Amino acid sequence: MGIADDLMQGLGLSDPVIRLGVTGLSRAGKTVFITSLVANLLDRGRMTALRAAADGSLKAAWLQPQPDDTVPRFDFERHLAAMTGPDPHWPEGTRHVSQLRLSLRIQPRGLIAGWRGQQVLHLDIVDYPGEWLLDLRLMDRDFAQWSDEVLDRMQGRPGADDFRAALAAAPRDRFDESGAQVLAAAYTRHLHVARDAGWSDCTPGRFLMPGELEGSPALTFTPLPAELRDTATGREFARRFGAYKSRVVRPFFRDHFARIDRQVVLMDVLGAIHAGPQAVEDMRRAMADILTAFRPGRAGWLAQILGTRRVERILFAATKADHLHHLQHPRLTAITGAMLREARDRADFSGARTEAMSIASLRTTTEEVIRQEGEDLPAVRGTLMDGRQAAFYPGELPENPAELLVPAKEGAANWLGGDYAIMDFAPAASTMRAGDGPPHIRLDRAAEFLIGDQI
Ligand SMILES: Nc1nc2c(ncn2[C@@H]2O[C@H](COP(=O)(O)OP(=O)(O)O)[C@@H](O)[C@H]2O)c(=O)[nH]1
Ligand SMILES: [Mg+2]
Repeated sequence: MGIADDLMQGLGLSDPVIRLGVTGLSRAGKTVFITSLVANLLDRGRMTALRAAADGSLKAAWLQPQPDDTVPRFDFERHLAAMTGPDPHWPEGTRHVSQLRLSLRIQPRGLIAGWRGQQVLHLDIVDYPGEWLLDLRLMDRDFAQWSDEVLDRMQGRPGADDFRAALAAAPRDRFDESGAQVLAAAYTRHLHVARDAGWSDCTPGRFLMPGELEGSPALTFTPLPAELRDTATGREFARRFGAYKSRVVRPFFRDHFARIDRQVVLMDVLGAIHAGPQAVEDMRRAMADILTAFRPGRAGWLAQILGTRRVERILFAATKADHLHHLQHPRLTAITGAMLREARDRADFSGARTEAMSIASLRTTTEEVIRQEGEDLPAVRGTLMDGRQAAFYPGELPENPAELLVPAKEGAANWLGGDYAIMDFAPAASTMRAGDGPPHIRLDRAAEFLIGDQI
C-alpha cells in the first residue's frame, strides 16, 4: 500500500460499503426487522447461523454517523427501547425513508488472513416503504390510462363510495384548489381504508406515506373518469400526475433505489391469509409489481438510472413467523415462494440470487401443544396487547400452496377449509442475557444470506 492508500485506510474513506435496502408494504415489519437485526449484530449471542459471528471472524460492530446528511437517521435507540424496555411495546410506524450505518470489523479467513490485517466494512441500512416501489407502475402510464386502471380496480374495494360521491359533486367548469383538496382527501381516505382492510396495491404510494410532501400540490390529485378529464380540473390533475412522476417517483429511484446492493423484501403473508383470498391475490400482484423494479432492462428511464449497477441478492421474508409453531414454518415459506414464483420466473434478475424464508424479527411467543376437541395441536403462547397470556392455534396451513393461491386467483370470497386466525401479541418481557440480542427466528440466517459472503 502506498502512503496515500494508508492515509485513506486510516480515515476509513476506502473501506468497502454494502447498502442493504429493507422494504415491504406498510406494517410488514421493516422497523422491527432493522432494529432487531442491528441489535443482534451488536450483541451476537443469538446469531449462530451467521458464520462470521459463530467462527469469531466478525470481531466488532458499532454504530456510526451515516454518510448521507439529508436522509433522516433510523431511530434505532428509541425503537429498541420500545421493544425491549421495562414496558415492552411495538415501535411507532414511520412514514419516510431513513438510514443507519453499522460498521463491522472483520478478520479475513483462510489464505489471505495471514497477510491482511483486520478490515472494516460499513453496512448502510436503508428503510423505505414498498408502496414507493409500486409507483413504478405509474411511470409508463399517462393520466388517462392510470385513471382507468385505478377506477376499475376500485370496484368492490372498501371506502370507494365516498370518493365516488365526491367525484359526482366535483365542479366541471373551473378548477379550484379547495375542491381539489376535497377530492384528494376522499381518495386518500379510500386508500387508507382499503389498506387497513388488507389490500396491498394502493397507489400513488406517497398518498399513504407522504413524508415531507404532506399537503403539497404534488399529492393533491386523484384518478378521474373520462368525462371529467377534459375539464379544467382534469387538465390540472394530469399535470400534477406528471409532476408526481418526475419530481417524486423518479428522484426516489435515482437517489435511493439505484444505490442498493442487497435487498430484503418483507411480507406479512400470514396477515394476508388471515384477511382472506382477495388479500392474498392482491398481495401476489403487488409483489409481482414490486419485483419489476428489480428487473433491469424494462422501463428505459430506470435502466438509465441504474446503469450497470445491480442488486446482487434479494431475500423475500415472510415475517411474524412466531405466530406459528415451527412445524408450520416450512409451509409458510412454501406459500411465500409460490406467491412469488410467477414473478420470479418472469423477471430476469441478471444473476441476482433470491431466496424465500420465514422469520420473526422479534419472537414474542413460546411453543406449546394444546388439546382441543380430543386433538393435540401445535400452538404458540404469548402475551396479548392487553397483558393477558394466551395460547393460540392459528389453523393449519396447507402443505400444497396451490390450495390457497388457486382459490385466491379465482376470486373466491372465503377460504373453503375455514378461516385462519391471527392474534396480536405484544413483545415479551425481556429475558436477554449479556451478549444476546433480542429473541428472533432465523434472523441470523437472513443475515447470512444477505451479507454472509462479505464478512
Ligand atoms: N409477532 C410479531 N409481530 C411483529 C414482528 N415484526 C413486526 N410485527 C408486528 O407488525 C407491526 C408492524 O411492524 P413495523 O416494523 O412497524 O412495520 P413497518 O411498517 O414495515 O415498519 C408491529 O407493530 C408488530 O405488531 C415479529 O417479528 N413478530
Ligand atoms: Mg416502519
